[in-house]
Amino acid sequence: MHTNVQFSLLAALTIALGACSPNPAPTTTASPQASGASLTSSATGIAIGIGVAQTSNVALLGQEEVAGAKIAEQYFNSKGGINGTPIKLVFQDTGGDEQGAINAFQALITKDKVVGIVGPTLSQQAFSADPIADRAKVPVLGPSNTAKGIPQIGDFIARVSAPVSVVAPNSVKAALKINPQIKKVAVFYAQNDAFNKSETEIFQQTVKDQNLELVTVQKFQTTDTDFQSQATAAINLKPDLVIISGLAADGGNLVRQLRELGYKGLIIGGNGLNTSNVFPVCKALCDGVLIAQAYSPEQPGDINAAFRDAYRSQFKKEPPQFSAQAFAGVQVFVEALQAVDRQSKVSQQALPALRVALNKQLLVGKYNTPLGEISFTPEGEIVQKEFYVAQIKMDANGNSGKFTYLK
Ligand code: 1QQ
Repeated sequence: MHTNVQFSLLAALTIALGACSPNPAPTTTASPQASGASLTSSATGIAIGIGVAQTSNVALLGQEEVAGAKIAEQYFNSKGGINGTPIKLVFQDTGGDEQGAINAFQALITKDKVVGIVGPTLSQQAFSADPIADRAKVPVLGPSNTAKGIPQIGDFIARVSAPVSVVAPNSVKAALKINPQIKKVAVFYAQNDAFNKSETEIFQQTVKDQNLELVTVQKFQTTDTDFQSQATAAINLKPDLVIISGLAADGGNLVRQLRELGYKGLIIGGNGLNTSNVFPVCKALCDGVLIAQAYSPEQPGDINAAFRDAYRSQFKKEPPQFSAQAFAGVQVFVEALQAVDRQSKVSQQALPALRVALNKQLLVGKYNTPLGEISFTPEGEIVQKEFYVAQIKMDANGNSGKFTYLK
């Protein structure tokens, strides 16, 4: 509260000072005033867009991103924002599909005039919406887009979410550590989703690399609720490991139905099940599901300590990966904006030029985030060092649970 007030005042002061400064910026044809381009900061701050799923079944994942982004906004504004000017997050709900993401991105780019966008939630949405931002030369940071090919969408597209090729194999290795007897593996995936198709490829390759036997590959849709036929077909082949690539609602239902049909072996869930929002779906039967992680609440850095404290005091539980990744996305924009601002005041720059400068800067920085130290390849792929595997531990009542991190 206190800091917000402080920063509104600061921003107003900055602008007022700018307006009656005895040494105003020289007016050239490139100045925003002369060209009629929008100024990038207002009394409320420098606008950063958050285009994630706040409604639909994908909100089970996206709402954790909203939480992480908001914590970042407060945190960085309490530290002075962009060298004294606060940031202001602008939210546009993408819903769960491609068209929703396209609409949200267009609104952020043309109406809200953001400097950059953290979003969308799904890779499936990114393949449709990111090209729009790329053509408009607006930098995008994917907070949770892990499919193969995301940074390659364009020069303005990068991600803070490590790809499935790096993350997913860790859970298979963890399963083998828990049960070295595993031989037969059944794989399930949602065939109507780009991320799930990408993730299952990696899972299936890992199964082969580990000399395990892939006994069946079962397909479903992210909108499905009944998995009896696929689950029965798989169980009949007596797998001792099941690997699921789906989203939270369908994935949680599949876990539940596999257990109800008597499957007793280990289950690995992919990134789409990586939220405590699966707990109400599979309840006590979620217990034991293994999920690879690109974040740990125990990450030892100072910024993670601050993020974790803020999250825990608000939500009374440990922060999840999607919140940490959204925080990291906002952080990258903030720190890159700070660097740009030191060269040439952000508040005085025309928006198109600022977006280009921001994109260039963010790709060369190093960031100490709650995910650990991250940077980017020139193409916009995240370079990250620390990965983990967690296992769901449900309380006896089946209504609450947590992710316990494996050593
Ligand atoms: C992707 C994902 C999602 C499951 C995260 C929300 O990893 O779509 O790429």
